[in-house]
Amino acid sequence: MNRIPVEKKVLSENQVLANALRERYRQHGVLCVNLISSPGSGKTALLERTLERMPKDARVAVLTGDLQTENDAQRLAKFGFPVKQITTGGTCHLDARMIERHLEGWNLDDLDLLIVENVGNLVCPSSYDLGEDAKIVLLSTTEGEDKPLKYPSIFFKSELMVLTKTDLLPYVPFKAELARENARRVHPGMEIIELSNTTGEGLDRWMLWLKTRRERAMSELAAAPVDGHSQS
Ligand SMILES: Nc1nc2c(ncn2[C@@H]2O[C@H](COP(=O)(O)OP(=O)(O)OP(=O)(O)O)[C@@H](O)[C@H]2O)c(=O)[nH]1
Ligand SMILES: [Mg+2]
Repeated sequence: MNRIPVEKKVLSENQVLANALRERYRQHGVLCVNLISSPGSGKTALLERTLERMPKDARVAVLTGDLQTENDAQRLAKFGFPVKQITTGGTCHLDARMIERHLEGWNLDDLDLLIVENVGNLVCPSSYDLGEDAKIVLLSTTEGEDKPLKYPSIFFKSELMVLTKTDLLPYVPFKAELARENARRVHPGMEIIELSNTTGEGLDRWMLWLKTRRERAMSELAAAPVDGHSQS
């Protein structure tokens, strides 16, 4: 029996939209990062700590995805930056169409940084390009050091691994060294930041990473400008 390549068609449709989003981000000078992890690794907690550290006039916005509930958007709205919830209604990942729809009403010229929190899942989100500049995978100290080996795709595709919940290291049988080793077996040279959303330890490095990553994107853009790009 012949296989019908349905998956390929769906993915390539997503790819067209993702490429268009990437082009829009470039034109408006926006850095977009896509946070991916298992449910509960601390994506929203990291965003809470990030937004509270941002200057009040920071040009940052968040799209946060979940199967159900507006909980994460409600947690993030209090920091005063634009935040929208994307409720997928059962779909285990965000796709480029969802991002495009939820950007409606936002002027990208007002933004420097768009952070997308994907649906909690280490598998499905790895296959969907959202037009982001970088995927970032979170791994928490309660999940086990073997996750990079079990779910290699997302660790391979992510530019950065954020190891969260380091405050729990004294209480859980998690070997951070082994987790780092496993991540770099899948993705040699992968950047890794370790932090605790609870104590705040390591957050300065994360904030610096975001700043440096945007500066890098803007200098790459300056070297290969696109029509209509405003360097704001
Ligand atoms: N001890 C400790 N707890 C944390 C840390 N980060 C997050 N948590 C807790 O872990 C739980 C889940 O955190 P969330 O930020 O909701 O996780 P999430 O990845 O956004 O979860 P989903 O959106 O459901 O996928 C919450 O109870 C947080 O308070 C951390 O660094 N240390
Ligand atoms: Mg969340």
